[in-house]
Amino acid sequence: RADRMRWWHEARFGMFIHWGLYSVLGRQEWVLESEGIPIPDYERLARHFQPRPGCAREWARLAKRAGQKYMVLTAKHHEGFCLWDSKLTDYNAAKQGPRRDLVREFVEAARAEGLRVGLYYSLMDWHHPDGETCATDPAARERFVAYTHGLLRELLTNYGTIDILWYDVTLPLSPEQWRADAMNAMVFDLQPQIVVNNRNGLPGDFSTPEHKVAADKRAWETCETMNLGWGYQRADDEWKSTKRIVNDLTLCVQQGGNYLLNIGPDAAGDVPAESVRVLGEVGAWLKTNGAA
Ligand code: FUL
Repeated sequence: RADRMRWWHEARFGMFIHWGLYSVLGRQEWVLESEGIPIPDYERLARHFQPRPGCAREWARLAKRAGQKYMVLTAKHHEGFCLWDSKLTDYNAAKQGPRRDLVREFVEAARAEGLRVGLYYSLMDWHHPDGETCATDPAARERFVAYTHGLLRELLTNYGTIDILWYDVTLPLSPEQWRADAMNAMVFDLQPQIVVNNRNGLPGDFSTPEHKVAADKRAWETCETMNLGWGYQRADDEWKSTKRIVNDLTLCVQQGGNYLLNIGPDAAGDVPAESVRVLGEVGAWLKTNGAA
């Protein structure tokens, strides 16, 4: 187990990428829920989700330049849209919108730059018809839990070695109802070397303080945004300075943690200019200080 975590501890600095249909609107990744957008209207966003070919390569080069050692992509966020070619739902990027397997592109891009590959997966799902009713309807729960395990199986079967699984949000079910033990058992069966976080209701390999540097007795990773939102947010100008980010990264490293810093590319896959600038400066700082 300690061995499995070694690269992760040494890596220290990673890139988080929040990207999905919400990136089309540019009003944050919770927009479906927070603005109460009807599902059929939200589904139509897929037509406008048309990333430039090669954008994942640019993110990977950016991460490399910034001194980051791994990348974690939102394969499925709360909106339920799958960025990969799933057999279990047509609500995916290979069947709608770009008609490309964006998880494959991401995985290949990260590997091309020698970076470790992480996938974020939200258990909570606002789109799936059973995603909410599963809380009260046992038949819906049975279907939805099978669907969830099935999607994870696809992600961990079809894309070679996946280094990190980054679960998120267990609502509306308990760990027992998710069959979280069996879930992790399957995950480790498919990917014996993988590192998993603690957001499927089980302790996993590391804890995930959000928006704060909070040292833990166990392995931990702070995740942080460069402006306010995780998903692309057009009007969000609250950018953190390079100094602030270098400072947080340093604090994490000093206290034995990792730092997962987010970008929110737009629907074309373009990374906000300010993120590109600051990440470049962070990378330059790390070089100057002999840390990269
Ligand atoms: C939270 C989510 O609700 C946010 O949208 C974001 O993905 C953050 C990293 O985790 O739980």
